[in-house]
Amino acid sequence: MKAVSRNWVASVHVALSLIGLPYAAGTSGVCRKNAISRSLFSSKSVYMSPAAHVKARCPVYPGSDTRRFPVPDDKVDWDTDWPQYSPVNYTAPTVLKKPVWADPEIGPFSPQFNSLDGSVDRRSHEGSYRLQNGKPLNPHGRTGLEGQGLLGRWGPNHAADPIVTRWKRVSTGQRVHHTNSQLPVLQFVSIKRLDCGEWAIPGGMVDPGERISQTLQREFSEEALNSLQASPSEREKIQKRITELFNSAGLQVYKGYVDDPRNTDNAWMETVAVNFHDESGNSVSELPLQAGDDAGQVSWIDVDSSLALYANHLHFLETVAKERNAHW
Ligand code: RP5
Repeated sequence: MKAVSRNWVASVHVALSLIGLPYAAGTSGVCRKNAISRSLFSSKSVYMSPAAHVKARCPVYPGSDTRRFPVPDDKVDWDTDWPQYSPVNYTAPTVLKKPVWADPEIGPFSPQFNSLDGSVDRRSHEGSYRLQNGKPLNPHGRTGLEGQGLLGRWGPNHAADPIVTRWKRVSTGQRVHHTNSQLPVLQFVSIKRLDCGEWAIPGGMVDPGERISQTLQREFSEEALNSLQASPSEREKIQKRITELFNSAGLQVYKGYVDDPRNTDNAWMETVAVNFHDESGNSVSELPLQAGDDAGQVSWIDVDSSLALYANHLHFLETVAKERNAHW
């Protein structure tokens, strides 16, 4: 298993450098703007600047031809008067079909915002949010589009992001240090999202009533190890390793708003990102990665500031690298 795993890792690196993913050419793009501005919740948790609301204003709404009303930086804040603001109304056909995971139209339906509404948590990690005409207002400001978009919930849509890391090692086991920073290189498990083709942390939505710790482990198992497809004996082996790792003390690196391209004026993503680190390299590092339903590919990727990742996931990784004194 060990030899197979190491060879497999080596071939992934060759393949990645050949296809050039997910590294950005010379810049990490908008995510670089998501500077860590202040501590929140604990010394291990950080909050991005409220101005970091860039992907949530992407010109064309994901999965559609709908164009957002353009919102310049100085008009993001709801408190800035802007009578000309005329956001496009869009709720995706998948959401309009009323699947179990989605809220219906506001009107006859009036959920308990800013509270635990039955098993649906409508509280924001960032405190109380405002309502306008019975609809919640995005706490990070205007996005140029109102409605639910692709998101199931009006208001916060809660996710959890498991950041599984290990040290990059040569075949003899020594850690690899980066030639520029001289610091050891971390690797994290990344998936290539099927919806947009971007590389991302294998996170997912918190089911109603589910604990964040359960979501973290479930999403990682489903998306990066494809445990849903495994035979019962394989699944048992995978679950044992995963449970050990996820029962270890995780490092919470972020809790709050996600600069997700699916966000709207009335619906937005929030997450809790937790780092689980395989220090010795003999826990999940040895499990064969296999992409699950929502992932086109899955891979161990070197942690580096030049990565181009979905939403503001790069920002979470920066915190992990700095906390673990790794190359960035
Ligand atoms: C992001 O969307 C979160 O950070 C998380 O990674 C992901 C959850 O949405 P799905 O992957 O379930 O679509 O905002």
